[in-house]
Amino acid sequence: MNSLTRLITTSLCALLVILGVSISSVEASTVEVKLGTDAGMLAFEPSSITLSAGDSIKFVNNKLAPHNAVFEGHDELSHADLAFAPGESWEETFAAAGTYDFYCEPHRGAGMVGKVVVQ
Ligand SMILES: [Cu+2]
Repeated sequence: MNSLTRLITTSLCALLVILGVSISSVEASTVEVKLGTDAGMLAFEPSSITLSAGDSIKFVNNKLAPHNAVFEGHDELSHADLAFAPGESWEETFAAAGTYDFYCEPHRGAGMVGKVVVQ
């Protein structure tokens, strides 16, 4: 391999690494939130979630059903239908930065509330 070929090969490898890093850094991710904790508490687990714009939350019915997730002032993010079956799930995508408070309608009084911060 002559030095020019080596230079080109090295440059291409560096370019691919840079491209790979930039692509993975903008890839949206999905955070799973359980409805009802594994320990049997009336709470979201986790109840405080930090996301980047474009990320999603997958709500998964876990214990002590029924549950739902209502986002105050954001009907488009709310899932008012009650989930009864364990494992029932749905996803919401957060496109805009901001703070989003949510709660479970049947258990709001018991403290089943949460907060999403989208950066
Ligand atoms: Cu609930």
